[in-house]
Amino acid sequence: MPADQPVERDAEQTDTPSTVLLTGASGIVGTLMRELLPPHGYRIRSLDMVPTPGDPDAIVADLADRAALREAVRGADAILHLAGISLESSFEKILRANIEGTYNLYEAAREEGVRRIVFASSNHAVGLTPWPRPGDAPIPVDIPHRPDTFYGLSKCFGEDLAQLYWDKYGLETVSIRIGSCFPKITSARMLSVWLSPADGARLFHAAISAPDVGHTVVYGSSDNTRRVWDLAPAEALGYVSEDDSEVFAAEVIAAHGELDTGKPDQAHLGGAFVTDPPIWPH
Ligand code: 15L
Repeated sequence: MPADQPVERDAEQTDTPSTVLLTGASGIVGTLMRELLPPHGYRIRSLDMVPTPGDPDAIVADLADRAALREAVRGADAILHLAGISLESSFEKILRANIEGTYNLYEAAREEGVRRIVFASSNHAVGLTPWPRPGDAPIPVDIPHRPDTFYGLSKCFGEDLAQLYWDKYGLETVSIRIGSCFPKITSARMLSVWLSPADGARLFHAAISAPDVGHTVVYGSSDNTRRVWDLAPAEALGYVSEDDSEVFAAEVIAAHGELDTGKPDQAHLGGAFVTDPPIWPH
């Protein structure tokens, strides 16, 4: 949608913020959200370190560039922060892109008075939590951080940074521990932690538009028959999942087999991220 066209909004969405700065706009989830969020009533301002295909107005900037970030966040009603390295990498690269980059973005948002950030945290912040046994209750959000990688550690940092900026500066955040937000399911683990792209947009919309969130941490998955996480905190924001991975279960299990928690790359929430080195693809 061209940036200068008025956005059509649902009747009940008149209070939703109109301009959302989307960092990581060219990534997998960013690309999906550029298409799926505008129907929820948002005007997307894209930012990425590489040009965003199909969006000539997209801002090309590195998260290390504080001046560019200040300009990018100016006037935004909310920020959806997806940018950064999304898999395990060297500590030095994670430090620069995810830790310093997220800090730079929060500083820019604070300086420019942006009210809310939706932070793409990850299940890998708690990835070394053992996979629940059959019959166990869904895993709550208030379990201790157990990062499975430097990547997961950067997500723990982001959640704590969000808490600091809420407590100290009143900058709100919803930290979403996203599962696997991909169009296609490629493992038995994903049947549990899948966040369909359409549910992803519903969850981001709820996180952007819910009133008075302070700093709220939620899990991000669809309401999968095999889900392992408590979705109540996300639902309290107004999220209603409409998808369930079970429709793909027979096909996925025929191709990849059932989950085997006796295997090191399937024994924990973080799947193959927990092995050293991680086993790809997972
Ligand atoms: C993540 O946090 C990654 O960014 C994504 O690429 C997936 O690997 C996902 O977790 C997952 O756990 O499946």
